[in-house]
Amino acid sequence: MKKEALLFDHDGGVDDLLSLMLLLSMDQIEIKGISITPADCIADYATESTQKLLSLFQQTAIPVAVGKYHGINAFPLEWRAGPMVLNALPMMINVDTRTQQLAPGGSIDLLADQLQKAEHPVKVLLTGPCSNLVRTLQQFPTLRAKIKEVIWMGGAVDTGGNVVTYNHNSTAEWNVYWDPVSAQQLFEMELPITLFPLDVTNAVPVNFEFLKELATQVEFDLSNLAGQFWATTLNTIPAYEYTYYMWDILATSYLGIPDAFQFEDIELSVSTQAPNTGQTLRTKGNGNWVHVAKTVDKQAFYQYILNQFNTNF
Ligand code: AGV
Ligand code: CA
Repeated sequence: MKKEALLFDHDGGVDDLLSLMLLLSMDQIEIKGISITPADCIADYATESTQKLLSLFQQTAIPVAVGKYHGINAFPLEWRAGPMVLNALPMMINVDTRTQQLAPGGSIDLLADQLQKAEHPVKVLLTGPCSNLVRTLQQFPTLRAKIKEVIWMGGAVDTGGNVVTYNHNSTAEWNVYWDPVSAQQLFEMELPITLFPLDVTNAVPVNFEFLKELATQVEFDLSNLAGQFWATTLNTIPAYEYTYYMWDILATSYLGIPDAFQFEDIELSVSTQAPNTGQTLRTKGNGNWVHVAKTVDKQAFYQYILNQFNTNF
């Protein structure tokens, strides 16, 4: 089988790391490089989790780098510590990462090198803010031609956002809010972007029905570890009601089940000012056209995850 080359930039959330597990379970995908954005994570912990997963899947040859750029609107530190707990889980704690080295130049060098080397245009999956990719393409504009598709979990178009903070009206999604300037610049680059905003991710919460079903497959490594990862999200702040979604995992699943989604091409722009900083707005005339996932076959999605995780490392 001819494998599809992919560059993956994530920001170390629990669902980002579950997305890495999902990618590593896909036979048709070849991850050419992993870049970590220090957004919804403390980069050291997220790097460790990433390297431990690569080690468990015997894929330590995949280069990993960390972005040096820190966005405009920081994530709450309580969320950013998430991977610290993952690294202490029984299947993770003794995995030795000392022999694994980070790519020395950081994310921009890694992304640029891999795009440069690619013989054919590659797909880029972003499950955090888009800043690393945007900075790479600003520095090396000719590399835009090496990108086949940008698949990005971000934004909220016809639904409310998930940013609840000072001087904000909650119309923005966090990955865009962290660096709205880069998001607007990404749209202006007119690359083929496939966006997975809250409009579609809201349809797929992580619920107990799914977690219980996953647990029936616990004799398989991936189901076991994924179940443990998701259990750590239960006290996500605010902890009085469990609201954790398949955000990044849904965007990742598009690589395996593209036909499960319905899309709309929408002309968008990004607000860079209060009170709606980071809002992805429908814009007539001077916006940029983006391919936006709006609905998904939920059954097909949950079943796909259960199938992919029904295996060993
Ligand atoms: O807005 C969704 C993005 C996704 O990339 N992240 C989490 C996913 O990795 C930010 C986020 C929103 N709400 C959160 C988030 C929460 N309750 N906990 C952690 N991160
Ligand atoms: Ca994320």
